[in-house]
Amino acid sequence: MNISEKFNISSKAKQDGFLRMKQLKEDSGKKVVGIFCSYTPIELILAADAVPISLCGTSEDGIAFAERTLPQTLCPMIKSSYGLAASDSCPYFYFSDMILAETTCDGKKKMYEYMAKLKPTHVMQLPPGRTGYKCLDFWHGEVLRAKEAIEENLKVEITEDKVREAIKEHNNFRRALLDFYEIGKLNPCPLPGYEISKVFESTHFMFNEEEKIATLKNITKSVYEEWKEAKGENRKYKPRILITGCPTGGLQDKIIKKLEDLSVDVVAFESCSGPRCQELLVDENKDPYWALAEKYLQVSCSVMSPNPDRLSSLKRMIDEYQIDGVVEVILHACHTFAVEAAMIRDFVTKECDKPYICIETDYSESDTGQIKTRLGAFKEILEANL
Ligand code: BJ8
Repeated sequence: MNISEKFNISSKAKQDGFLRMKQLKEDSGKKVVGIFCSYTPIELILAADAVPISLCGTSEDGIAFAERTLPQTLCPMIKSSYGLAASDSCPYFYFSDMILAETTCDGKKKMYEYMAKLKPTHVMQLPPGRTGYKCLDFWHGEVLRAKEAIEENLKVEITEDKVREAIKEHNNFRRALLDFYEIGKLNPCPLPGYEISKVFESTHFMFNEEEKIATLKNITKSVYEEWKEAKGENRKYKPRILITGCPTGGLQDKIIKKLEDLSVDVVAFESCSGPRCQELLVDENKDPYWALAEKYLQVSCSVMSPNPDRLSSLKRMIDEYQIDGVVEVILHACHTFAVEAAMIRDFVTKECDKPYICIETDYSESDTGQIKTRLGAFKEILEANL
């Protein structure tokens, strides 16, 4: 029995959560805040006793509808997110009382202007870099403005004590998630990367922090126990892959599964689907709004310029997870990740001396065969390098 079956982690966690969210709203009157990005300070939503829900589109659904308004040549995640909302096909958008958005890439921030016509939408203005004049001061102001917007839209009061409490609670979630990701460091890795990504995804659709933490802890414990019992002999060694680039939420079957079908292990994610955004905890001893501002400004996404932390994070992960090769995944029309790709390729191949491949794709099936062929050729390179 695999981990998903054992812990009832459905491969359709998103669909399965619809009913639970409906009940949550009807039974307890919980408020729901739709979010899209790792820069969003979730603790403010938890401090308002509301539920954060990811509204990122991760399939082709909604894209055709979105293209009535948005350009075809836009990132599929942006089109899918907007199309599902605008066509009234996303129950989570329907249940959301407000949207807490952010100005990350150009496509997303302009899309929010349309989204704001559908639902109360507050957009946090993210500085384009971390090191410019008063960036942190500015972002701290945006954290305070977001707090006020949540209070106004949800008709609640967010006290400093509640924010402190939410910071502690969410730090505990981060710790549990980081411990779970450590499984990827075991060699051979006892858990396929497909399962790792499904477990991570399922936490987006658990609406209670304690439930998320308990589930992650139980899974981690169970994997280690089995691993110890089998003395690592329950899995044989396969080339170990790190995925970097855009979030892979909509590409699990198209890329992660395809890699694993080729008998390689996806063991690490240097992206918003991995530990990158969790590694730095929010300081529990500082002014909570400054602590949130400091933490979230450190997310090393390509929308930041410059973005050197992504390179140091890659190097550390390649070493710690004993990586044999890096697969970069870029969603069509994601300019920031596409521009960084040459830098990442040179860093991985020259500084880290590892094979690298870049796959640019979308959520459609049209390039599945081509991707399979390219990944097959990449595996041969990996084996030749072992
Ligand atoms: S912190 S990765 S969640 S911005 S893939 S919509 S950047 S064009 S998803 Fe992201 Fe926040 Fe960064 Fe993470 Fe734009 Fe690129 Fe599309 Fe993207």
